[in-house]
Amino acid sequence: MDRPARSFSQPLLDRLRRARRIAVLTGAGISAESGIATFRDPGGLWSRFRPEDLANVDAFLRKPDLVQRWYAERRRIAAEAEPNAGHRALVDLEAMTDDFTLITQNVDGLHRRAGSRNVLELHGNINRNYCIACRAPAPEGFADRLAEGAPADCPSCGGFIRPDVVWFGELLPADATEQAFAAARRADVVLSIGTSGVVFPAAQIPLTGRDHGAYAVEINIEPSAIAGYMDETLIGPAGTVLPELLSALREQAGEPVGE
Ligand code: BV8
Ligand code: ZN
Repeated sequence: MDRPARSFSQPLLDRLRRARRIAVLTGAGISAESGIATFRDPGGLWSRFRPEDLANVDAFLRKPDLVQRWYAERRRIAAEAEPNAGHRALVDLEAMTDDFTLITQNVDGLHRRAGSRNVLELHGNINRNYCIACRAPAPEGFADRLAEGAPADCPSCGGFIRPDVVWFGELLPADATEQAFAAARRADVVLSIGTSGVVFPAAQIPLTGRDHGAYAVEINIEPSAIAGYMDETLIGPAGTVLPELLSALREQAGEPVGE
């Protein structure tokens, strides 16, 4: 017997249906159902490592091979993963509005692989690497050679090659960050999906939307650190809640559901 789809509040359905500008922040939780471990859930990426051990420049300069091997492993996992129903529901939501901004802290590239178009990668992308000395992009095939244990140095200057991600203590890409906060400020609805809300300045984005009048909704399997600032918190896995929300929206708009 199918479980009855969850019911959504009328204010949420009304605000979403009327929304012309939507800003969405996603975190590691939306990729969890694609088999990619989150950072802070039990068994998550950090539970085996601590951020200070790996995701910062000093750790990289001290142990470049360890850090690069960790990213090579994560790159392999991301490449084998498939976007899930949550990623795909956001592609459908983007098609329903004329001003949709998908802001992600994730570096796995799954939103773009799902078909999302206006994606801002605040913390970079593990499929891009560059030399810390001359900043040249890593040559094609670098990741494969690294995975085989070849040296992770730059062919043009011998410098260390690092993943193009934002580590703790590093500034986020200015352009993407500006666009993200501008999208939040003008949003009618802001969704915060699968993030613990502990890493700044990304976690500030849903709060900025709320402060500028957006209807703020969190989707998570448990309340995050910013749940208290949201208008609503929908508890459940993003891969289930998002498709159900899209179906409820279509029903509300009188469109045939499950097309
Ligand atoms: C900066 C790199 C200027 C790429 C990452 C003291 C107080 C406040 C802030 C600070 C402070 N000291 C320093 C700071 C700033 C610091 C920060 O915020 N630290 C925190 C930890 C306190 N921020 C920075 O350093 C940023 N830069 O601010 O520059 C500056 C410079 C110096 C000093 C001050 C300021 C740079 C931050 C970026 C760090 N890079 N990753 C990579 O390797 O991936 S962080 C890492 O955390 C990832 O990017 C990740 O996306 C991000 C956030 O984590 P989440 O995505 O939220 O994942 P998490 O596991 O935590 O949560 C998963 C959630 O999903 C949970 O809520 C879970 O319930 C939920 N979930 C699970 N399954 C599902 C689900 N939800 C729905 N469905 C499911 N199925
Ligand atoms: Zn170089």
